[in-house]
Amino acid sequence: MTKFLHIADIHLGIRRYRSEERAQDFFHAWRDCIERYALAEAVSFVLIAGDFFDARKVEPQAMNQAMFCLKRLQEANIPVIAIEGNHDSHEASTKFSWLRSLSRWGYIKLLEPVYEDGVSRLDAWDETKNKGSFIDIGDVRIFGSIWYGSTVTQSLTALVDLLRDHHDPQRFNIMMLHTDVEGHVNHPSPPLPIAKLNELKDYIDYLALGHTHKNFVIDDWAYNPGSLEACSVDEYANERGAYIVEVNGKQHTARLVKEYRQRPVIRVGFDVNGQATPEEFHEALFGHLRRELTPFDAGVGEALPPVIELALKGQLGFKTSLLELNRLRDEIKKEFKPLLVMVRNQTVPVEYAVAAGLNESVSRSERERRVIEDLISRDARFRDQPTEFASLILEAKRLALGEGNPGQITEMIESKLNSLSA
Ligand SMILES: [Mn+2]
Repeated sequence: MTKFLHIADIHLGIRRYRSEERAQDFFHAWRDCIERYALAEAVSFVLIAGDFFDARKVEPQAMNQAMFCLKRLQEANIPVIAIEGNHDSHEASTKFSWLRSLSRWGYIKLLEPVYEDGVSRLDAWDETKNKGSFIDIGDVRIFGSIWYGSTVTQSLTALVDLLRDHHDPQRFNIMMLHTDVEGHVNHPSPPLPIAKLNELKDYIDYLALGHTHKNFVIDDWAYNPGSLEACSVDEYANERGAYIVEVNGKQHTARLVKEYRQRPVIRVGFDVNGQATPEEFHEALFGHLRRELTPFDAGVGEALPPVIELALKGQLGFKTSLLELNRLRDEIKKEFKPLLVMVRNQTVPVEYAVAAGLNESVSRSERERRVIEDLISRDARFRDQPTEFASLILEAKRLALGEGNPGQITEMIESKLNSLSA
């Protein structure tokens, strides 16, 4: 039997909210996860499915944090198998990267296809050069890939062809891949379609995914643990963790574990509807917070001060600037003693009443279009054609944000205005 740990998106070196302690959280998550689930469990190897580091230019502190565990894993004879993610991929213009260096020095085994003279190939791991595209550990064969970005669908076709010749039917075959997958998307780049992903099923017994910072599983076959910690405020609500996987012949069981050190997050929502003045709002909000939250007490137990995430919702009865978000953050921090206070202002300003009526499933672009239409329909000059004028405005915006030069934009507006008045 082989047991291994599968993690992804550790993002060592990430900086957020000017908080040194929050930066340290990513190290503590990595360290505690390795101690509990790799060293204590005596796994055969650790997989890191991309984004070990938050940036390809690794800061000294982040390298120290990486080495702290890599050394201990090396002493325990637990190999670390890694692939590049979009955050720590090598630059196209150079053959050097910190992940490649760590691999050459023997601290990790970076697996990547070899690209030479316009052709991709898979090389077996070379123990003297410390490089290769796949490696055998016991009865398991592990394949690596690189960050393909928007070309992931085409690249996978070539990869499947190579796997046909290189997978080992006698072994349990693992493929590591850093990508979003259709239906589980976090990023703007196009995700990998499920049908394409499934082409790997002929040759791969366990697909070790990374990139999407939330946990998901497809068909008890493709596993994405999620990032170890929350990299942004949008990710606090996501489930995330690490997989401990046991392999028996061609069978496996995977268990999501998440009892390592993670910063606790308390999410509070508050509806601003009905508060006509900043004073009323302030009083109602703090009444609500005092019912929902207990001030953090450093003297009790081993708990960590949490991050408080406050989401303000509803339609605002006064000007947005009067919310005084900075002052609000300070007051909450003073009273409830968290590590950080994040305020998400999701209120709708008085002028944009229409957006308040749209539920959360309405996309951002659709929301934008409806707000613009609503504003246009209040203007006597344009109110007969709100849809047409909204498209014109959005088209002008699209050009302005993209390649369009002022001349082109003016021309487009003139020609549309002509056709609208015709
Ligand atoms: Mn990532």
